Amino acid sequence: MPAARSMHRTIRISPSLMCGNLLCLEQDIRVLLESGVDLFHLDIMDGHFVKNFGMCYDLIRQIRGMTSVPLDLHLAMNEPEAHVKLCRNAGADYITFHPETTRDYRGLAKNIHAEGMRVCVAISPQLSLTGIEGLLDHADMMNVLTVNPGFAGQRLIPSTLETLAKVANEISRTNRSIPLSVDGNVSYENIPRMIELGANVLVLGTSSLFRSDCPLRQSLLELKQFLRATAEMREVNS
Ligand code: S6P
Ligand code: MG
Repeated sequence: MPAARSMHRTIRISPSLMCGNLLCLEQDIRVLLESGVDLFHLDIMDGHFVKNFGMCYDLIRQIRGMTSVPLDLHLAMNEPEAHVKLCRNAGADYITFHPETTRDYRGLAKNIHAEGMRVCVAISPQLSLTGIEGLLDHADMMNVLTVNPGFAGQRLIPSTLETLAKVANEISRTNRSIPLSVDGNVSYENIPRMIELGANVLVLGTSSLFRSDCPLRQSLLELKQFLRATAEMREVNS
């Protein structure tokens, strides 16, 4: 599996707020903002495309009121086109959607742009990569799911690392610097390989950031130190 050559050297972190302490989410968000994060990842689910429900627009609107950090809304649902305005009204910066859930990928991407948001295309583990170049045309960010969408706390599906490498290579064939995010079991064990293969936005959930054995502030600090050490190691080995 070839490692992607051209990639952003900066790794951005995007806490998945579904994995926070939902009874004290405001407190968690304040800690994350004080310590510094690059995006927030918010899962919205419909109970059909995936058998779960995530966060709701009213909650997201309140989060929007707390911060100007970009909000990435991951629509794990059918008919995402019906939610574009809801996302905009909730204060989204990015809409991440699954291309298999829409009949008109281009129309949806255009609509998201027309509403002033950015397009992120999510690649599920089972999605065929045929025609992936076409998806890149309108994408402002790509997202590779390394678990099946729906639930936190799953194990990485190994074949998704090949997908990650393929998407990274397709991105490098364009003349655009499209960020590549990775979502699912982004753990200390998996992060170095994910970065090596081209991921530069890490969606952080229960596998690394939101831990029961460590306060959130400390956990974020440790992760940042780990990312710095990983970057230094890459410099030495390149
Ligand atoms: C999965 C969802 C994700 C999770 C995240 C959880 O359906 O799209 O954003 O919140 O993957 O992270 P972890 O570390 O528990 O797998
Ligand atoms: Mg997600």
